[in-house]
Amino acid sequence: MKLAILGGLSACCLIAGAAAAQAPVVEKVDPPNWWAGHTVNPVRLLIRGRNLAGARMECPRLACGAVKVSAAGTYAFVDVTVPTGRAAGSYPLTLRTAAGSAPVPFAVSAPLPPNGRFQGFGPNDVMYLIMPDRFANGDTSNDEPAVSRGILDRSKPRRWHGGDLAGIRQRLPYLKELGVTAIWMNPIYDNTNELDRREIADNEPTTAYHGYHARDYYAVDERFGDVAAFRQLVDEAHRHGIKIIADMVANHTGAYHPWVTDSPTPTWYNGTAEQHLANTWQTWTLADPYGTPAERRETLDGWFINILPDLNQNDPEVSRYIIQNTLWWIGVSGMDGIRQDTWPYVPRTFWRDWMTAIKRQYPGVRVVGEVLDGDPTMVAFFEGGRPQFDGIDDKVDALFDFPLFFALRGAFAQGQPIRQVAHMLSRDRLYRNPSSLVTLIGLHDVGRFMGERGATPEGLKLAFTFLLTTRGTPLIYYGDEIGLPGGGDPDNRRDFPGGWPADPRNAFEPSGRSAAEQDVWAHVQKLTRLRAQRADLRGASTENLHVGEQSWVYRRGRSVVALNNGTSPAEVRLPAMELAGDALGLCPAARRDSGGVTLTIPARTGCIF
Ligand SMILES: [Ca+2]
Ligand SMILES: [Ca+2]
Ligand SMILES: [Ca+2]
Repeated sequence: MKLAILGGLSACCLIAGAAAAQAPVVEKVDPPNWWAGHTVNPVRLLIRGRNLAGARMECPRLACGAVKVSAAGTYAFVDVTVPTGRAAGSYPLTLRTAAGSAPVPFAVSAPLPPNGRFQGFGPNDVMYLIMPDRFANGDTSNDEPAVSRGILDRSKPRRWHGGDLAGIRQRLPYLKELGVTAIWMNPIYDNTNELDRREIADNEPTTAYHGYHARDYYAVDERFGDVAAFRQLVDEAHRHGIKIIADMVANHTGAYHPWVTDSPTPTWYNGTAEQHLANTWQTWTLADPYGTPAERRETLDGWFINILPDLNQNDPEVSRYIIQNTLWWIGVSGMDGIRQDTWPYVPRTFWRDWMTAIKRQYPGVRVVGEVLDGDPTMVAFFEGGRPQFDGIDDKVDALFDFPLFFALRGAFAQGQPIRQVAHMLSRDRLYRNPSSLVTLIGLHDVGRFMGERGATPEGLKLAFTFLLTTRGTPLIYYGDEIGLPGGGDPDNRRDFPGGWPADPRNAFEPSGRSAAEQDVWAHVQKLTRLRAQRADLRGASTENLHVGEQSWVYRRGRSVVALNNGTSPAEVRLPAMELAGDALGLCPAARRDSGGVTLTIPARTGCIF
């Protein structure tokens, strides 16, 4: 939301002299609206403008507190109380100084009916990650918006490509057909509008097509759509039985955020563009019982990649701004969950407060945090639901299972022993609730599964068989369901074939897929359907029946999963048990004799009995 409102009489005519006070100008109001009966009341507005020194507010039919103005007179904080039962509608406020006045647009909104909204996510879901710029271009009219021209180029992997919210909405039937029940999208905040000359890659300035360089936390990037389009996507996804999980970034803003050159408070960021620490990613220090605040400072306060301005959540105004902003996105859209970026680099006291505020207003909404670490002791350290040695409980609902991710890539892509996957799963003893983890074989920050040395479609299918039959909430990275190739960032973010009107083929349709792509796609669909049918496959109960170097048989309730990651058929001998046929149709029936059961698992194949 951007406003350019010149308020009051021109100051020149009121006061003579060179030092004449100028009339106040209001440019932006965060948040632009709030709700009656909300758990956050009063709501604190952050008003951006000019000549705000000495401001007081007039708030008809609402109540406003004292105004706090930044030293430069460019920001004003004010608490607005929305009395219980205030009807939805426009409630214009007035900011007044000795030199004049300016209107402050503000609205009270009707809360969205909670039924079918704010649903959370969990092991019953199949999550699907979409990079909005790279999935489908459903609206070519927003490809080159007026505020931001000349930075779209599909031939360049670090430029904008034109995908948007309309494209995702149009592909909901595709996702439903695949068996997806929850979409996580990379951030849709309004991002940097120009070529980023502070972040150079391959000798070229980059763009913020990925969404992680916010310049306005209260707007959707004009290339993706607007807040109404987001709400429309959430509503239509819900009609398809699909939940929406939005990506949020509380650790840092983009380098071009207006706060960087003029901050609302002197301690808004940790450091300044000229003088700041660099994040050295010494995440272990955060979990070090012998550490000191000084030891952790670089990791908590350092600027990400030494470029992204680090927000200071210990400044109560910053903390309050982020909390309100999160509640605002949930409230205006009816979305179901949040993926929070770079979890470790923010003080855990803030996460505790942030999580508490979310649950107070929206108890059903769930959050998954990003702790990109292969060490399960580090992921377990940040797990919510229990205080750590410092007495702090992050309270986060879920984390990504990166330790398992690395083991899966090693085994199923590179061909290392499958035993290491079982070995990693044994570390579940470290977690309070291993089933809360979000499991994955790929996402936007790592090279594609098929980009690994040694990766094959058979290995990919086997990895999916494991992913959809193990504990946790499985995540599919867009395009992995057709074995999309790609190396590291940005090659792992190729456009989905068929997402653009002029694409030579459309892989959203079976006719647009190669035989190999269709084979993987049909396999994934079969697995999502089996998982939907069999609660056991989504449950917490797992029992190893056999763990070999390259073969693994585990029981999940009444289902038995048999995996062979070797390059020749495996024969596995099990104690006598009842085993129905393989639901995937890939393994011969178990052979029974007086002493037990023998399974024959073809090379690089997984079966579900
Ligand atoms: Ca577009
Ligand atoms: Ca933008
Ligand atoms: Ca930080």
